[in-house]
Amino acid sequence: SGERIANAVLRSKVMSADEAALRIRNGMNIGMSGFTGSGYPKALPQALARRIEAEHARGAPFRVGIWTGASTAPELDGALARADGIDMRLPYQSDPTCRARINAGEMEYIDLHLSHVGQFVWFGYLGHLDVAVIEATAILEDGSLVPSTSIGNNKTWLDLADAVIIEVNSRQSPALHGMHDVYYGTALPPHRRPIPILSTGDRIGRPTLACDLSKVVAVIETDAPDRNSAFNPPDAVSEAIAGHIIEFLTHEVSRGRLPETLLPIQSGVGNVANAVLAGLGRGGFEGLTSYTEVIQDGMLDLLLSGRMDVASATALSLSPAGAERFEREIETLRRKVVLRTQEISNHPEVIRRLGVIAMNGLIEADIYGNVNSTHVRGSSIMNGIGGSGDFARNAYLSIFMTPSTAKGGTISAIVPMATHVDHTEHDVQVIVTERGLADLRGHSPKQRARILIENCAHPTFQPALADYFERACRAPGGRHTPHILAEALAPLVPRER
Ligand code: 0RQ
Repeated sequence: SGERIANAVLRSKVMSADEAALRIRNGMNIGMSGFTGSGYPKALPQALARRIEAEHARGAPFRVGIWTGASTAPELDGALARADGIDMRLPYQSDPTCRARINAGEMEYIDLHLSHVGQFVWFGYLGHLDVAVIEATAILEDGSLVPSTSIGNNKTWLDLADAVIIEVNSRQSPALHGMHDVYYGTALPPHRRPIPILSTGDRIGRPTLACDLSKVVAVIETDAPDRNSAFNPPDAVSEAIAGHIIEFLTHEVSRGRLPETLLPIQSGVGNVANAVLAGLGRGGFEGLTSYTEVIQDGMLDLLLSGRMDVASATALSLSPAGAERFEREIETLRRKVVLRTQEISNHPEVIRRLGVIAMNGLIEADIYGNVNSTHVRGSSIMNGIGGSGDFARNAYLSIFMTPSTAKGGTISAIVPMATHVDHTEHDVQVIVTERGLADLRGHSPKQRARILIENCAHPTFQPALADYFERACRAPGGRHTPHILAEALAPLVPRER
């Protein structure tokens, strides 16, 4: 034990997770590492959950604020939510127990653009950060940390927290050292300078996280894998969506609006996104690049087949097979992958400069192109906006994709009026379902409605949508974005097949 802790001061601070959890008190705000199931602390959160349960059992209050990079895993969000130990969660979650508590009104949740989180904490908008709990691959002799499979907000947490707890996870590959690029050039307004990334692979920082040794109160040794969920093999719906996108991109190249190597791709996680990446591999594209949040299996295929030259992200998000492959090929991948802090991976300035092609999922889109990514029926949170807003608003090309129906065909993804809006009509250029693609660019609201209903809605919902739109166009009220407000939010009834 201790081989991965080259700094003697920090070696002397090794203790168990249960001992370290005693450092945390009721009401504290804790910044934890972790992004899409990668690089989150594996031991401290569960020890903290046990401590909270014990305190609750003797009638003492104990709840904390949990701030992360993005979603984590059952050992973090799940364990703390089950213990009813989270008072405030931010900025993104996808855990079923968390979601249930938030929607039951038992837990507060702030859903933030992922690029905003670091600066909001620096600006002082979110309150004081008491403790940072950070997973590292190793601690170097000078006390700096080799990050693990995600960086997220770790730099901000380490810089701002009063106390630091480090988990050194010997399961993470030592060869990750050198893959990260931690940028220390950010400043607060009015002292900001341009971020000098001119192409996706540019390295502008250092490979490790700086850590003030005097703040470290505990070091915990762990040996546990990231939570990696497997992808379903692409189904017919995902394949169809991917097919429409590939055809569209090919068309854009032929019109001279995209170079043959495309522009840096951002792709969300999930089956559809994975199918699109697989489709890009088959579509004959070469020299691809990616400026994105997470590297998933489909992107690994592109990198290793030589179709993609370089990928920039803040985290890996791989299946168990993908994670194994990543380790096997890490020497090749080290030259092609850059992991950054999430304020930089999702930075509006860089996304705009590079001209990213953004591809994200949606829950519902209305006939005018407003997109809801986060809420079911306007009031229940699903996951959160994540990075979709960072990318969609600033992209060169902003694509949203979804099956045309949800819940076994009973719910239409295209609706008269979105019950919640994350991406306004101004941030949405293309919507794709398995039925087809709607290129909304250069069209007025009424023109967009016709294209969306015709190209993207499922046939069982098309008559109801067309009927609503035609009646809205004749109804009293403005003729720019016609609506019948009294019925705009009523669930659509599918036509019998
Ligand atoms: O729930 O499995 O319980 O049935 O929503 O839907 O169709 O499996 O699609 O996994 O791509 O998720 C928007 C949620 C789509 C996701 C969203 C239900 C549906 C299912 C999932 P069940 P699908 P996906 C970069 C960008 C925000 C964050 C983001 C998301 C579940 O893409 O969280 O974009 N996006 N980050 O049944 C009721 C509807 C519904 C519905 C879907 N209209 N009504 N339920 N569902 N539509 C991310 C990174 O790079 C990390």
